Amino acid sequence: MSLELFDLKGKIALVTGSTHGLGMSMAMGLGKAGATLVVNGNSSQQKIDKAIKEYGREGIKAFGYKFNVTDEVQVIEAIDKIQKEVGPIDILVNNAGIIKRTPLEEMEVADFRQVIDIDLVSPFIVSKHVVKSMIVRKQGKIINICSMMSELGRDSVGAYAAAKGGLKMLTKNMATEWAKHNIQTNGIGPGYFATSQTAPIRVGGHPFNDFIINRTPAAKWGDPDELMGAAIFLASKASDFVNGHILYVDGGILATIGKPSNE
Ligand code: GCO
Ligand code: CA
Repeated sequence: MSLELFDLKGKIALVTGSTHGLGMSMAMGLGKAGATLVVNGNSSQQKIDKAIKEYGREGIKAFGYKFNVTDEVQVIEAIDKIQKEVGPIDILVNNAGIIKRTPLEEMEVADFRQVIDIDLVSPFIVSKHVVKSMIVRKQGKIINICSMMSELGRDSVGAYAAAKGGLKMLTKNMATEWAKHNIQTNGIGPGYFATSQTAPIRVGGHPFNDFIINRTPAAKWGDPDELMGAAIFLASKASDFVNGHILYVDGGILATIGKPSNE
């Protein structure tokens, strides 16, 4: 009975960057809770088709749309098509993002701008165009995928931290402007998860692997499936009075200063 609060049957969810990684895990969660998925990627149609099959194997209805989230013209065209072909978007997850690991003093300005463009400007562009029909329909859920780097710095990820810190505040501003239309905007801040994005700093005996296990009270990397619950909560009726909140799913990292590595 109380599970009805989390039921997403009849809802349409657009998850950007949902062909792999955390985007795919969160989309799987929404799909398993009953939502129809709109899968997005920008690298190849083949990757999208492969993802659609993976969702299908889980019994999830999914439609694929290839577009570049940083290109406003493409975004407008895609959203228009999605709303005509699949239906009005009830849930938007702004997940597409990149990271570049370069010390700030060595980073090219163009690379810095690209990270800001994909990780911060694109959630604005996609939301701007999805929210219009949410405002008319007086309902909607927007979830921005933030990061530990929305709160903390780390060597070599300055552009990413600037973007994710900005995305946290963009989330609060979206909530400020759109809550009156019964649209809930919130963020999810994943801690350190075992994905392809973290593979370069996690596998092959990289010292960062031990560091993260030591730094995380739960003493492990997150399993991508452990993000599903947060996504379902923030996409469902269960969170209808939750606005501008960043839900960190981090095994306790932000709760603690950490401990010496020999303990
Ligand atoms: C890094 C990581 C980030 C984190 C994540 C933490 O280099 O610090 O790879 O991508 O995994 O964003 O929330
Ligand atoms: Ca899995």
